[in-house]
Amino acid sequence: MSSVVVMGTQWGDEGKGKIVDYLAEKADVVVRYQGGSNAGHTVVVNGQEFKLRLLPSGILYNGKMCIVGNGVVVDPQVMLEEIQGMKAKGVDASGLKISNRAHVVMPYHRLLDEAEEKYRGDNKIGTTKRGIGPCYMDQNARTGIRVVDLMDEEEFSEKLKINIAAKNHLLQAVYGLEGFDYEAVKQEYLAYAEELRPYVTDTMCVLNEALDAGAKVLFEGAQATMLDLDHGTYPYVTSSHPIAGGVCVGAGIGPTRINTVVGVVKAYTTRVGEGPFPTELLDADGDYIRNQGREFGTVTGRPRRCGWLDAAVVRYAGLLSGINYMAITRLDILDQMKTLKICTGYKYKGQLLKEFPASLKVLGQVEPIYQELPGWEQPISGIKRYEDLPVNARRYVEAISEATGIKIGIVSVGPGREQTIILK
Ligand code: 2SA
Ligand code: GDP
Ligand code: MG
Repeated sequence: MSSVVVMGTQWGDEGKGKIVDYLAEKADVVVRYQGGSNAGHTVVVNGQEFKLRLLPSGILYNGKMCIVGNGVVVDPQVMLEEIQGMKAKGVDASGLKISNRAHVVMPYHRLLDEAEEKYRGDNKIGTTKRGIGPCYMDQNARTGIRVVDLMDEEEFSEKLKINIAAKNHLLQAVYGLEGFDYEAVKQEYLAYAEELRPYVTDTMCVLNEALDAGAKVLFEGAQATMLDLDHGTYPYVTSSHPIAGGVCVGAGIGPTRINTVVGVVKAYTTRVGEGPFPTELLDADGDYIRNQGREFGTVTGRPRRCGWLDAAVVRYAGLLSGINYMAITRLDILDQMKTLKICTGYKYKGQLLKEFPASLKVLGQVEPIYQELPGWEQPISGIKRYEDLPVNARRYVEAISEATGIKIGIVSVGPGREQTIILK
């Protein structure tokens, strides 16, 4: 391993945190390159559960260098709470570095996220209401406040004044809400600035120097391919780029620096939020998977929509990110199922679709083509070697590989580090 990207191939919550944590043992640096506190990565170490939102999962290895790249939107309050929470659990966050070019999530971003969702009514996106979209909107409108600005009282005060005036106008005139008090927000954020200062640096320089010195670097994706702003099910997407291509922009490295891309694939599909989901199960099987898998949002607690594995989605993810191998997770959740289905492609108006549809109208009307496989109907969480998995479990993962054209590298059979099967 020299530089490896771990990213989601579906609609998120595939278990990226677990796979990053597993691979991070051999990495020198772990980097988040997009998203913000909308992410919820749950990692279990020696039976203890850690829920990470902004911190890279590598933080659980004491002192490991963990970078929050320029492509991440940083909510200082959440970041500081997370650092404190880690310290309380005995985790040392001294290896943390936050990009001075990252954008800062402000209280008006969170309120606007909520107000915009309400305003959308039936067309709501189902956001996490963490201010992610409005913060990236400001970055793109070139009015955002970056960490480097927050570190400079004069710059920050000036930028905040302009932003508060504009946002208060929007909140009051369009949404009929109360605005924010400039002085109060300023004092609150200047206090955060002092606490964050020791971690802030030019992470692009640190990262490139580390790579030059031969460091092994792991890039941790948040959300997933189908939530990518350009390539996902737009507009039911997040406002960043979870695909492997997002690493170059969001961390500040050249594409030639990336050696391997690992696509994390949940053994079935889930989605939280609105938008089309061709293999969604609105029946007892869907309820069974949700209950068995405790499929509820890590950040918001929302029930996740559940469905069969969609190989058309994973194949598309493989092309978009140049995935070298898959890490198939949560296979154990399917232990008791009698029959399993894999969607190998879509039909639209009776015709087989060759390409993944850009039109949501089309995606909403496709008919999934299913391959049916027998379940293994026995527990697999304690199995350590691939050849010891029941034959039907191996047939299932091999069918995923065949249908997607992507090799299997890892099979995960439980949340713990030790419940990870590596294929030779
Ligand atoms: P946002 O808040 O603007 O990024 O929402 C836009 C869409 O992106 C989806 N999204 C997610 N989907 C799955 N998991 C996410 N993280 C949390 C988790 C979600 C939670 O780990 O469970 O707790 O609800 C995540 N973050 C964003 C979101 O549902 C919208 O569809
Ligand atoms: P992420 O956002 O992609 O990191 O995924 P989440 O953390 O939101 O959701 C995945 C959940 O599945 C977490 O609670 C993990 O601890 C858990 N998990 C990961 N891999 C496995 C697995 O193979 N089996 C089981 N049972 N749980 C797993
Ligand atoms: Mg998650």
